Amino acid sequence: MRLFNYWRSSSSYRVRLALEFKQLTYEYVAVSLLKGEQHEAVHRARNPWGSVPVLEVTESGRTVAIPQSVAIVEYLEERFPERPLFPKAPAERAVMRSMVELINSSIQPFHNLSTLNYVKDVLKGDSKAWAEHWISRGLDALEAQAKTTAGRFLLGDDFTFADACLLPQLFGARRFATVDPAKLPSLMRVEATCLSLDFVRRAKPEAQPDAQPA
Ligand SMILES: N[C@@H](CCC(=O)N[C@@H](CS)C(=O)NCC(=O)O)C(=O)O
Repeated sequence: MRLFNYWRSSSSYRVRLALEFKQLTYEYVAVSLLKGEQHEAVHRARNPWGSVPVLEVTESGRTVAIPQSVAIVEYLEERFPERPLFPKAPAERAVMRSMVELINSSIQPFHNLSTLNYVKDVLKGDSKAWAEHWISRGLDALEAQAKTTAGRFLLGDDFTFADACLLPQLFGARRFATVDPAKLPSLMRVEATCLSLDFVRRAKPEAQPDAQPA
């Protein structure tokens, strides 16, 4: 498997967490968002939307490119069900998916690079205020949900895909907004637990081959 990704991309970080959690080996291929490599024809052929991550897999001699981190992680879960990232009980699975979607659809797209550039350069808006608003609204909602569901992790005591979305989301949020730990005690507690785990350390942005010094 080859993962086309970028060290600082939060959606890429989700997939690296899933791969590391499942103890899968993969080839790391860096696509520099800083240099605009996501828009080059060779990458658009893998993902016409022009974003990372993309996972390339070969099955029965056929190579397929899978864009979109949620689709990628669902594929990994189906193909490598050992060490599951999805809870067994249907209601818990649904709650987990709701957290994944809150992050994937209602927070991250609002602070994605091309969104912020559009708000700033085309609409002449205040992209920082825009990002702060959506990040704070989304994290507040996730904190309220986590209050009733979290144990060591967002859903009880097992690491799930929701945690693999939370860590990158907090990482991304801090790049674009002020994250007040006092308002998010459950999320902060879960994050601290996750950051102490070895497989999480391997997936972190700073640990990637294309990472740049701060
Ligand atoms: N929903 C997509 C989001 C992908 C996405 O927005 N990726 C960002 C990095 S986190 C990207 O490639 N941005 C490049 C750009 O906006 O030009 C996913 O989960 O894969």
